[in-house]
Amino acid sequence: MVRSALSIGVLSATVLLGGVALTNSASAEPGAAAAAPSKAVRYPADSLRALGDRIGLRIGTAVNMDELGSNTDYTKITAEQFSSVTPENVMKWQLVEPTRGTYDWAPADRLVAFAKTNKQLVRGHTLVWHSQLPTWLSSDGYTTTLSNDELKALLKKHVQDQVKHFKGDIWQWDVVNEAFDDDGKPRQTVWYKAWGGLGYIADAFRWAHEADPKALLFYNDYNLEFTGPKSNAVYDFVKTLKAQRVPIDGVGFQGHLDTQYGFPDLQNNLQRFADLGLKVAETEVDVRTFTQAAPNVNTPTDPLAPYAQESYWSRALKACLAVRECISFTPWGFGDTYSWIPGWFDNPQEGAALLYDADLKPKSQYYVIQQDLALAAGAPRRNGPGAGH
Ligand code: 9MR
Repeated sequence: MVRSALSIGVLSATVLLGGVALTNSASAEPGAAAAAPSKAVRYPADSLRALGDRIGLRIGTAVNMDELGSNTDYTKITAEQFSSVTPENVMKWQLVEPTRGTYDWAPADRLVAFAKTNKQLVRGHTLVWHSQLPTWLSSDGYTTTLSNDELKALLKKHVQDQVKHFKGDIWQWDVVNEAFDDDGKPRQTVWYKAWGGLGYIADAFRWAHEADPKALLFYNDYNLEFTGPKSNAVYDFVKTLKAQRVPIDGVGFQGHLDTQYGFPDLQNNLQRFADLGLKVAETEVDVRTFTQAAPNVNTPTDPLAPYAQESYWSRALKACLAVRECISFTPWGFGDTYSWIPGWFDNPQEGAALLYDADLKPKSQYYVIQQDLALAAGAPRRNGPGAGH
C-alpha cells in the first residue's frame, strides 16, 4: 500500500512539475530580511520549498554550521530544498557568550547571510532555555552559584542584546524553550527559581518584543503533539499569557516522533492552540526508529520500519496542512549522519530519523513529503456533486 503510494508520488511530482529549475522570489513577510540581495535564487520546481511556496507554507530545516559552506552537497540541499532555516546550535547562549561579557555572533551571522542570499527566512532558536547554558552561568540548568538578582539582570541583557543584534533578520523567535515537564509541572530551572515562578516567561516575551517588534515570538516545546498533562498545561499557560496581553504570537510543536509510540493527536492539538488566536508551527520534526548497533546506527532493525516512518512523516505534514495557522514545517536537519538522535538514544539504539540518508540521498520519506506537498499545491478543483446530493 505505502509502497505503491510512494511510486505514484514520484511519478506525479515528475509529471506535474517536470523537475525544471524555476526562478522563484520570496514574498515580503514580517521579520523577513529588509535588504534582500538582487541575485535571483534558483531552486527546482519539485523541491520542497517550491512546493511549499505554492500554498504559503515555509519548509524549514535545522542547520549544522560545521557543514554549511564546507560540505558542498549539504550546502546545496540546504539552499535548494528549504525556505526557512533554524540554527541547530549557534544561537544558543552557550555558543553566543561562552565567556561572560564576550559575544561571538560569527557563526549565526553567517547563517543569516546565507539565508538572505538564498531568500530564506530564519527561525531564531532559542533565547531562554535551561539547556546549553554557558558553564559560567550554570552547568546543568537547574543549579547555579549566581544570585537571583544577577540571574534576572543577565537574562534581560541576554534577550535584549541578542534580539537587537539580529533585529529585522528573524522571522520567528523561539523566545522560551521547554519550560514544562511531561507531567505538566513547570520545570524547576534556574530561571523558574530566580523568579519564584513562571514570571520570567512574560518578561522575556516583552523584552524580545521591545527589541524587535516585527519578529514573531514563539513558545516552543516537545510532546505538545500528544494530548495529556504537558500539552494541557502549556495550553492553559499560553491562554493566560494571551489574556494578559503578553506579546506571544505562536507555539512551536517540536515533533520529535518515534515509531514505537502511536502517532499523536497532532492536528487537534495544533488546532486548539491556533483557536486561541496563535500561529502554530512544527519546528523540529524527526521520526526515529530502532536501529542496528554502531556503526550501522541509521539502519533500521525492522526492514518494515521505513513504512511506518513514511506514514508518520506524511501525517505530521498533513496535520500542519490541515491547520491554516500552521505557518512552517521544519525537520530537525536533513541528513541522518548529522542527526542528534543516534548519539542521544543509544540504549536501545535509535536513528534513521530524517529525510536524507547518511550519503545525503533522499529516502522514501522525502518522496512521501514531496508527494503530499505536490498534491496539496496542485489538487484540481472538484466538479462533482456537493453535500446534500
Ligand atoms: O540538535 C541539537 C544537538 O546538536 C545538541 O547537542 C542538543 C543539546 O541539548 O540540542 C539539540 O537540539 C535540541 C533543540 O535545541 C531543542 N529541542 C530538542 C533538540 C534535540 O535535543
